[in-house]
Amino acid sequence: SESKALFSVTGMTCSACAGSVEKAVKRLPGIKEAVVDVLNNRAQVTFYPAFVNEETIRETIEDVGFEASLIK
Ligand code: 9UX
Repeated sequence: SESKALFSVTGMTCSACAGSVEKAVKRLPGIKEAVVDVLNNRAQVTFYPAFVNEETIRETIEDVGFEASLIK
C-alpha cells in the first residue's frame, strides 16, 4: 500500500525551484507522486514504503539545495 508524507521546504523562490525538487523526488524508486507548492513551501509525496522512506525523500530534497523537514 502507499503512504503520504508532507514536508516543509524552505528556500524555494520560483516555480523552477519547485520543478527541480519534484524531478529529483520522482527519480527515486518507489515514488507514486510528488507535488511541490512553492507559494506555501510544501512538498506532498505519495510513496511505497517497501521501496523508499521519509528520510530518503527528505535528504533528496536537501541534496537539491533546500532545507526540508517532515511535517507529517
Ligand atoms: Mo531560478 Mo528558483 O535560478 O531558485 S530555480 S530562482
